[in-house]
Amino acid sequence: MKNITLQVEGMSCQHCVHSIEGALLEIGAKGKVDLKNNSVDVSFDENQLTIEIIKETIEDQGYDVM
Ligand SMILES: [Cu+2]
Repeated sequence: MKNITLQVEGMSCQHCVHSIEGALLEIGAKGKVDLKNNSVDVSFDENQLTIEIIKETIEDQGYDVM
């Protein structure tokens, strides 16, 4: 498993948390949103996913990954 932390803009409430963590779960990654730091910790299997796919998944939910 690989662990990364992404800076994400536009997250403000529990709806955002659920959107992002839910979308990551759907692709088989485990996400943890930190609203205070505007960051998302993500654990994923490098054999299954890439950082690019993780970023696209978050952006598809309407947020900007820095
Ligand atoms: Cu929100």
